[in-house]
Amino acid sequence: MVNVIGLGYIGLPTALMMASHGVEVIGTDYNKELVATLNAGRTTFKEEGLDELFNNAVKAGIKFTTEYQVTDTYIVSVPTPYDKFSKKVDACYVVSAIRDVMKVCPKGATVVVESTVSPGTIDRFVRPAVEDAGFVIGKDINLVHAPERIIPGNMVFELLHNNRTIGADDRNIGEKVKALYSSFCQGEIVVTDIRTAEMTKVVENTFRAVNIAFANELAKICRHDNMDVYEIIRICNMHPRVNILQPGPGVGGHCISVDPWFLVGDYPSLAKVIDESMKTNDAMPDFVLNRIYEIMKEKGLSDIGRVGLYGLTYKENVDDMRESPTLQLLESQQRHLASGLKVYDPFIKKDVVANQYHNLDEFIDSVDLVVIMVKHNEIKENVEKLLGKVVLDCHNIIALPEVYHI
Ligand code: SAJ
Repeated sequence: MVNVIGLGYIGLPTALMMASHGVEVIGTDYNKELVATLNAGRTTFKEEGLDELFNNAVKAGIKFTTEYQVTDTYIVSVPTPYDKFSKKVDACYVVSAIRDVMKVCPKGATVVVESTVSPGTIDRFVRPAVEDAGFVIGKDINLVHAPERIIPGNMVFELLHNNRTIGADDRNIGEKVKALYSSFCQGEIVVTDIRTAEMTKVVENTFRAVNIAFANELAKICRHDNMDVYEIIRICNMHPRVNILQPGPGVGGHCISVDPWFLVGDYPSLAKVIDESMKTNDAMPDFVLNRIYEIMKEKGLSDIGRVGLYGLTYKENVDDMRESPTLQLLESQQRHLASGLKVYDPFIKKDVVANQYHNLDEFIDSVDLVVIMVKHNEIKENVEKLLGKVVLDCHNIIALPEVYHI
């Protein structure tokens, strides 16, 4: 039986996927409300195909509880935030989950850490937590790191099809864990050592962060001299070895805006390109704020209450607001002791910020300038509703005469 610890964005789909492929699974989370919701038959976030997967897993017998189980295999998928000052990974949740597992697990158990951690975290924090509990690693407890790779918005498909990495001290244990993931994963599974697995995960997200930063920097250069960054990227990408990503209002989510900082935190004098890239991406919400100011001046608009931000989530067609550029922008505005921007997101049903609307028509009617912060399908399918409005399109998706870009 597999005990999945942490039933969030990664742990829940992983647990459901294993259960619906014949693995006996019990999911554990310390959040009583979350466990109660799952036990009442409801999922805790929206994701394409998740409800169906949930129903299959429930039929297959998955259980949810707040208790840690006595078993031979544990998968730890708890959050790994970064310390805002040092930029280093904050492994407190991983360590506390490991300590709790150590209280119940029998000798011979395998503990798989799925949470993203910086290279060396397992050596520095996880091994001591296991040893402090009186276990000998490799003899009593087997340690494995199997970082996840799935993208919010396409999680179920990617869980089934992405290649995976498994890092283990002992190759045989690595192969055993590979067999477990092979119950559902149709991609190639590479078995390597733990530190390599830790590093690959962080490097993958860093690669994307650096490339997004490059696109954002181009947008700023082009804005300065009034060049069309989108046309330039489109043409450059026709070169067989060039593939530039898209500029945007910032980078959100719990991965690309977080993981690269781990390398900056651990290697401050070496990770220069990464450091600059993260600063470039983090500065984008302020850049948008400044664009709003410029456009308001140009159009003679003076009432900030007639400016609306479309989108609160960190990217399109998900209900996840973690580190979202819109929240960053609103916070920056508050830091300048200003307020009043209107906000709307079709995926956010609760009131989470001031001046929030829950109906697209009412939102558009109440503003003169609409800022497209997130390219949800909803707005792409309702472009005509923006006719007559001034639009700042941060994603180049709106084909109307009076559209501004970042
Ligand atoms: N973004 C841009 N321009 C682009 C692409 C993305 O500004 O051209 C922005 C998005 O709007 C968003 C942010 O970047 O705010 C991140 O979005 P994303 O869709 O690129 O990635 P995430 O954070 O949802 O998921 C990433 C994925 N990593 C990679 O693609 C290398 C996913 O595979 C990982 O599993 C996930 O991080 C994770 O959990 O680490």
